Amino acid sequence: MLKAKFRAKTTPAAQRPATPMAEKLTGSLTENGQSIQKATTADWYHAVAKILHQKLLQSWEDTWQRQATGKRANYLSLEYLLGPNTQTAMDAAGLSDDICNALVGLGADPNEVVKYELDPGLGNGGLGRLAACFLDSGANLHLPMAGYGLFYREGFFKQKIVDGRQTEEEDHWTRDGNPWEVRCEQAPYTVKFFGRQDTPSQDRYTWAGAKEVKAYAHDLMVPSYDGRTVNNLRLWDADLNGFNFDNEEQKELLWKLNYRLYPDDSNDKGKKLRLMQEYFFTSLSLQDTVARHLNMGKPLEQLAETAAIQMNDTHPAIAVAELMRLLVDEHGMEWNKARDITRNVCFYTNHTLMPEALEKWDINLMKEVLPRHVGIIEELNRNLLAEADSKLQGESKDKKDAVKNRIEVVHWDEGAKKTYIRMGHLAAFHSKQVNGVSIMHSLLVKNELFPDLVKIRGADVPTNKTNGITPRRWLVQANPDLANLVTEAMGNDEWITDLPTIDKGLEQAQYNPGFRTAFADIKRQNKQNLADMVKAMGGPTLKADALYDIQIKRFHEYKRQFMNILHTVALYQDILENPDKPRPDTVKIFAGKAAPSYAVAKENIELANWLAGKINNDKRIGDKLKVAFIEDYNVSKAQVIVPAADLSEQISLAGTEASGTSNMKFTLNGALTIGTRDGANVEIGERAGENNIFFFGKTVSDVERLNRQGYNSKTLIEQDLRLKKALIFLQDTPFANLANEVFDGDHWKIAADFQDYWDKQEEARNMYMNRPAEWLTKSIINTRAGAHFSSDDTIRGYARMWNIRPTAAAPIRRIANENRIENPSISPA
Ligand code: 26Q
Repeated sequence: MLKAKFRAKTTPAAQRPATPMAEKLTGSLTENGQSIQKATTADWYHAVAKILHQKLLQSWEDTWQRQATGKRANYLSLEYLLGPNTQTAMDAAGLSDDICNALVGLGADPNEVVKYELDPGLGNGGLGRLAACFLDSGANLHLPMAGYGLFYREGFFKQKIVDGRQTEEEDHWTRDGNPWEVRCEQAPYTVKFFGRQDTPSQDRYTWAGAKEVKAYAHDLMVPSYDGRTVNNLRLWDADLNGFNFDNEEQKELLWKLNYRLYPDDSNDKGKKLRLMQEYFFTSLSLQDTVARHLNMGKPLEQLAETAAIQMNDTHPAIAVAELMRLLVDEHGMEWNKARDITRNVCFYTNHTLMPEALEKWDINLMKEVLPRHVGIIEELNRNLLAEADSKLQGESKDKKDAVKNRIEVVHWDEGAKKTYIRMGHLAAFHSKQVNGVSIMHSLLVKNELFPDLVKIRGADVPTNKTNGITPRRWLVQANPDLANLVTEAMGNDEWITDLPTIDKGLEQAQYNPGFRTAFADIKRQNKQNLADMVKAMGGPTLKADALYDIQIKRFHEYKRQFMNILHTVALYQDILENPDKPRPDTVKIFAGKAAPSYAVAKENIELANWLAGKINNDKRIGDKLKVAFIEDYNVSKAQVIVPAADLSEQISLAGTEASGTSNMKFTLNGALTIGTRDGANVEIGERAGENNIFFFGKTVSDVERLNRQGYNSKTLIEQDLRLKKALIFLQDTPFANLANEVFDGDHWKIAADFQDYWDKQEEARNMYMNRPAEWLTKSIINTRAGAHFSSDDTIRGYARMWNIRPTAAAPIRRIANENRIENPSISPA
């Protein structure tokens, strides 16, 4: 059976028997200098965390030992959106019931205690959350896999809506210490910056005059659900004791290495500090990897036998040059040998096709910060061009020049009149594998982004690894009632580590009236939970029987929140014009952050809030339409929002969203998708069946055709009166410029897709209102379809590519009942 849920009501302590766990908790409390009578939620939280941390330490240590030899995958990511740890740790320790019961007995509310934990916001969005899901899956598959990242003193900003606008506040996530980490001894490595490349002899280069920084590691536990494996996430922190610098700028840069995460913001690109952060964590992670190898007593020529380095986007792509530097400069390896090894050890995942999002560095800036790496990259670039030359023998000079221009890492940009180092190219042409994150995206990586990769690197480069989500967080934790229902229907909870089994497993249940009713009730309850959260945050009163239509993600023009807003306006107008037309009561939910200097994205947030105010206060509308913008979207809020959705908005312009992962979370939790044929939506549609998803809009090839023909939105708007009316409505508001862009350019082709979007919305809404049984069936079918997007399966694919195998996990060491009270059910007395 599943672990207890936190639904307990508090019972006077006197009515509860003292349990060993209660004693432990009070012990832990007293150790921290607190008494039961005075204990606050914070105190209980720290007491719980301490017990769990201690309980998992042995498994952490055992796992470390098991993984001391053999090949290990090292996942390098500047972002990890971990979400709260408490429940993951409780499940892993097998203490969920015990702790929950003990807290109730002690007069504390387990819900509050669990909710006390701050969300470590160490990521921007999808890419960071993916890294967290991958680590969870690595542990659950008992794989030797380690995460490496950067410790940020402050998380991604907290979003506050003030006067309807996004403001950014600092996120002190380490408020009162992080009980889940161990801060390790100073690492025996240093990282260099600045200085110059010297040539003491003809074919030897050194890095002279550099400033050196030492580092600490913060190690975080990554436990499996059964607690048998506890993998490690190592976040690097600079030790600036006695560091030295030449000038104030250098001092400031070094001082800020761990200050905070950069937003995925095109205006913030090319910043020196960002490059230094990238290099700092990459260098330390590689030094750690090399040290692990040497510890095994193996020659460095065999590095590929003990290590795979996975680069999560280009953010750690300097790894290519750094590994070359370590091998050649520090360990005296011959250049070509080192190049072969690098190409056998490094792997690169691309997460975006948008040219402005692909990192590139002004060569002069990089020369200042990493002079030796520029020398290395220039040499790698010469090697690459020579390689291309030999692969293209017999081709015309023009053809060769065109290819070279496309593949070169060191690239003269005619427009900017600057030489750039293209990090995507550095990574792609020096990795054993390159992959995209959905079938569609991988095809675009292969054909559009790096069309020469096949010729230069071989026929099987690049490949696809469709993203996934961990069922532990996105079903077991986020939707415990549905998880329990699935367990009941399946007869056991083995699906938790084998999610695809629920597809077949629920095939019959889908026709079972009891199952259907329970499934529908759970959705309704989840909507109520979300309504409660919205209310508690000062939002409108939402009815649980309305259709919940939800779009939650970073605000970006390509994701087209504006199109959803236009639909909301059009619906509002339709209700005013045809008040008696039957339609389902509808709740539109928006949430997401905009990069601080992304003006258009911030205007969209302001518009969503403004529109919410207007519609929610319009007496003529009542419950027919409610709009809520949920402030400060993060992982814990997603865990409440996702299970409540009826309709999941995945409406990016085709060809722009690499994969998406919230689309998978919604599907697994029984929402129907309204979306374009973009990213992983395509694969979700294949699993669910065309009848069970509302696809609309132009396809990638339609978009390409429109671009070739010359796109004109004005004629399209003239043919779509509903769109025209919604745009005109907005032209009369402070948000006219957003509407004008659709008339004038319409870069994201809203006018091309709106009509179809409206029609599919109507189809969905009518079905929801008139054919609830059909909707329910489709909802269950979507849960079954969502089962095919477990990150466990994604990581199995990566593991094959990395050539790593599970280490035999020790038998379950948990003494399950050691603290258990007689009757673990937590019904109030
Ligand atoms: C780059 C340079 C300087 C500062 C910041 C950045 C930066 C930071 C973060 C650039 C991009 C990101 C994040 C990208 C991201 O989250 N991409 C998403 O990755 C998901 C996981 O693969 C996909 O599902 C999404 O489709 C993709 O948008």
